[in-house]
Amino acid sequence: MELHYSEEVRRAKEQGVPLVALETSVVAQGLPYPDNLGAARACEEAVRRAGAVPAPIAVVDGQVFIGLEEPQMRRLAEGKERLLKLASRDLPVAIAQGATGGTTVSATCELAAAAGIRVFSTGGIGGVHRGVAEHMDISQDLWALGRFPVAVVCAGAKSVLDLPKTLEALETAAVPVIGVGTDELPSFYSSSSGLKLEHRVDDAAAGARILRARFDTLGQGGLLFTVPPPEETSLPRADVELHIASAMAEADRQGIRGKAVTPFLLSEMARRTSGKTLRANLALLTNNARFAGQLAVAYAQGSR
Ligand code: PSU
Ligand code: MN
Repeated sequence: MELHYSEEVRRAKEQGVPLVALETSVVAQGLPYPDNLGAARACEEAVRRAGAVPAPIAVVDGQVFIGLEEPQMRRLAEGKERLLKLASRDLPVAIAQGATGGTTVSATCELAAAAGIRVFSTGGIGGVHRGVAEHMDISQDLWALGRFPVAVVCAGAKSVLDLPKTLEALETAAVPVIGVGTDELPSFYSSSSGLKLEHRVDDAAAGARILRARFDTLGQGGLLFTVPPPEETSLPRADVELHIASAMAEADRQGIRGKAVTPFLLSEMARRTSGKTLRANLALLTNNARFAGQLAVAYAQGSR
């Protein structure tokens, strides 16, 4: 695969500095401008402070970029042109047609793996949507996690999903789910979900040992680290539930379906909580990027 690198990523590869992939659908579709640009910069900074180098991934004019220069990130954030939401299955069409778009968790896992990057930070993964028996909406993020050897750091699955079914689907995809300093699956805006996790680590070094076993010893696919969102901005689960129910009803009324559902619900939730979910989203993104940076550094140290 022909990959294009930013200057910073190219240098990091030369010098053997560990990389952390970042998704860009959160920039192009998930967050409003200019918060999206601020969030992207804050995540990149958090990765650097941990001693790794950030590699935001996107398709720009039909070319795959591992690491984006400032004007490219700005294009994705400003949204003055048509920007696609690129999951794995959209990549061939986007490349063939010279399109530009942000990559979701599935596409970012795929492209990170192609670039040899083993750690990737995001906000929340996609999963099994509520009402799945009616519409069969299950994110290809789950498929990608099972397939590509990348450790995905997140704050759990998006709270708008059916979390128990998402956990079951992760089991079916043979994806380990590991709580970071917690025994419970976080639910994105809240640190609790009521769902117990089987596995836990308390620091990046312990996480890195699992990466070595999964990638280097066993040669298996991806895995998920779930980090509770920062206390200061997290929201009570019951409040979030109320807003989700009404946001979902609104999506239904407006006939929103498929890949438009997630961006719609995220912006509805922000509107209904006068920005509280937005603040929580920004804080957890940076928090995840920090842990991902530490994980990449710990993994690189052990592999040397
Ligand atoms: N969670 C967020 N913001 C986002 C997403 C998830 O808080 O923007 C994006 C991620 O890129 C994820 C995608 O991979 O939504 C899942 O979309 P879908 O449900 O259509 O598979
Ligand atoms: Mn979907």
